[in-house]
Amino acid sequence: MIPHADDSISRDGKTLILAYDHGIEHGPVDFEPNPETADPERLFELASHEAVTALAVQKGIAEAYYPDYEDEVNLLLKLNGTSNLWMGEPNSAVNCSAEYAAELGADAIGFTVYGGSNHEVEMAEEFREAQEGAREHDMGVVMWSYPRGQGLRNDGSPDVISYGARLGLELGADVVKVKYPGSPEAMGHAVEMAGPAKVVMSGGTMRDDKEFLRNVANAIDAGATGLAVGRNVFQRDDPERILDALEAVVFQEVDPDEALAI
Ligand code: FBP
Repeated sequence: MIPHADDSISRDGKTLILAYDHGIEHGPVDFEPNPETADPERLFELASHEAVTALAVQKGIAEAYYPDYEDEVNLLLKLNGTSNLWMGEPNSAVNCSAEYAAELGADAIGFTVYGGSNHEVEMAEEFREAQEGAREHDMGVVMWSYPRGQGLRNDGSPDVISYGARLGLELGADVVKVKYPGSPEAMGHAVEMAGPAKVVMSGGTMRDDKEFLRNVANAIDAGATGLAVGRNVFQRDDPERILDALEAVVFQEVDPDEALAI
């Protein structure tokens, strides 16, 4: 078996990816709850928090800011992305090569695959090129595995999420990022289907502190290695406070209620 290449974006076997590709995926509206987060510099500061094991950004942000943070932040470079202005069947433009990611100093690459989309075939082929390029440069491979498209009636169902986790294993991801399927049992099944690939939970839209941390703790109890989170950190008034709590829940397995009291 090829050894996992994701150690550089994990700590003690756990992963907390701070996702910051929202500027392309959703647009400036995601920065409105906390306007200072429109400035990528603020996210690089947050990614310097001890809880964060990697920051996921697109090429343009890496080029402009990463040189100043390469000692403090592990770079997870997203190689594809699509804006919300696109209205077609789910697809994602490849905007960076694995070779260029390595040149920019990336520790890992990130790639979205929309299984079930009418574009699944070309996305899987594009993923192949990215995955093999990452292997050549010893970079980890994180798949945003989000089955969706007109053929899928419920893209949040446990079966679909387990299928997404399995796609990550089959296509050669080290880490598969899936939406939380709603229960620890369903998450456990997704983890089982991913085999040796590690599963991280996607953060999703803003939830209250307790509910969010409880989902994270449940996912970890079910075998997930951590999470990849954007809005549930940077849209809060005090992102450092939730990162402190995540440090306790993810790395020290502290109960969520206690973590909030720390
Ligand atoms: P959140 O934690 O904010 O949900 O971010 C995770 C993420 O995968 C981002 O990397 C990405 O921008 C976004 O969700 C895409 O979400 P969707 O495609 O469901 O709108």
